This record gives sequence, C-alpha cells and structure tokens, in this order.
Amino acid sequence: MEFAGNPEFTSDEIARGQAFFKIPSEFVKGVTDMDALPTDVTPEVAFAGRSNVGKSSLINALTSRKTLARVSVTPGRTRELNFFTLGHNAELYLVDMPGYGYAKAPKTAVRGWTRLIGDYLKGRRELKRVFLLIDARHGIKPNDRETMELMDVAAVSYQAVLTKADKPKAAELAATVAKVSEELSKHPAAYPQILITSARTGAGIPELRATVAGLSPNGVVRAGKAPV
Ligand SMILES: Nc1nc2c(ncn2[C@@H]2O[C@H](COP(=O)(O)OP(=O)(O)OP(=O)(O)O)[C@@H](O)[C@H]2O)c(=O)[nH]1
Ligand SMILES: [Mg+2]
Repeated sequence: MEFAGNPEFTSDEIARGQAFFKIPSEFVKGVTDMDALPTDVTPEVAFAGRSNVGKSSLINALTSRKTLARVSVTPGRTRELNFFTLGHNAELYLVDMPGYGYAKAPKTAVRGWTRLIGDYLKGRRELKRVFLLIDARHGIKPNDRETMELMDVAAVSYQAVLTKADKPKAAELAATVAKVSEELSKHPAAYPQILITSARTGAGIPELRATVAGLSPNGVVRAGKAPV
C-alpha cells in the first residue's frame, strides 16, 4: 500500500537505493561507551527515537533481514549503539540506537543509555544524518522535542520518519503528518520533508533506501522533491 505524502524520487534514485541495500549488511559491533566507537571514519546514519517506536524493525525492513537488529514487544530491547555495514565496501554504517523514554530496565541502566545517546548525537563527527523515528499514531512527544533541541544546538542534521503507518486510519495519519511538518518547520536542523513508513507492509521503505543511498560517500545528496 502506498501512502500519499512521501517525497518523490526518480526511478533512478529508487533503483540506486534498492541496489545499495542488496549488499548484505553485517553486524560490526555494539557500543556502550563513547570510547568504543569505530575509529575508521566511515560515515554513519543513525536511527533514533522513543523506546518501541520501531527503530530495529525499520533497520531489518531496510536490509531485508528479519533478525539483523533485535526486536521486541518490550520497550528497551536495544541497549547498545549497534553498528551495521552498508554498501559494497561497507562505505556507510547504519546505527541502531537504544530508545529513550520508558524502558523495562533498571534506572541506572536507562540513565547510562540516555547519557550515551546524548553524547553520541552531539559529538559524533561521522554522523551524516539522524533519522528521528516518530510513531504515526502518536506524533512528536516531549522527549522527542528534547532530542530535537539537542540536535538543533549541536547542528546535527535530522529527518523525521513516521513508523507503523499501517496502524492509523488515513485521516489520522494525514493529521499526524500535518502536525509533525508544522513542528519541524520551527527546528533549524530538521529536514522539512517527512518519510512515512511501515516495517510491516514495506510502505516507504524504497524511499528511505533512496534517501540513505543518497548519503553514501559516492551518492548524490538529495532528500527527494516535496510532494505537490
Ligand atoms: N504494526 C507495526 N508494528 C511495528 C512496526 N515496526 C515495529 N513494530 C512493532 O513495534 C514493536 C517494537 O519494535 P522495535 O523495532 O523493537 O522497536 P525499537 O524502537 O527498536 O525499540 P527499542 O529497541 O526498545 O528502543 C515490536 O513489537 C514490533 O513488531 C510497523 O511498521 N508496524
Ligand atoms: Mg531496538
């Protein structure tokens, strides 16, 4: 099923995205400490968002691997910054992040991830873009706003990706898109365009692949044309 509102890409850009993600992704490492981040200066794109928003599921959908990133019905599944390779020569890393907000885990552990998430988002030179995942049913929540403000201040470029777009009714989805767009327009480091995805149905996955492929070092940086 297609959703209205995704940016338009040319068929070449979509094909390039599909080809880029055909190369099998591999797990590189899980990081719990800034000192342990990869040092090979490969550019990175990270998937951030609240616990349970669907970060790991989206990475699995993008890479066509059911179990590359671990998924759970319980918030707090991902507990490390998990690095995965992308492209022929591993020219890009995908980074699956722990979620912020509620987690079924000890408070000290949650505090540790929260600090790691903040430090990573603020201070990582290799980070080319953060995909900020927002649940299509719920829209932007206060802890998303805190993360957006942190990235605005650190001048880290980010783009909103609505997840679980298979859940809301069409009118509800359109209302969330409008509200999120309006709010993004006030954030200096945010891309104005939103991607609308479902890891369950595959909707929006080709567009997200094309966007990521455009960020690879050999790619043409482009976020798609705004829908008319
Ligand atoms: N309906 C629907 N459910 C989804 C979708 N994506 C993820 N889910 C479900 O949402 C739950 C959480 O998914 P995860 O991918 O583990 O979420 P996460 O953001 O990685 O969570 P943490 O690692 O705990 O921060 C799981 O039960 C998934 O099956 C989607 O597109 N549609
Ligand atoms: Mg996860």
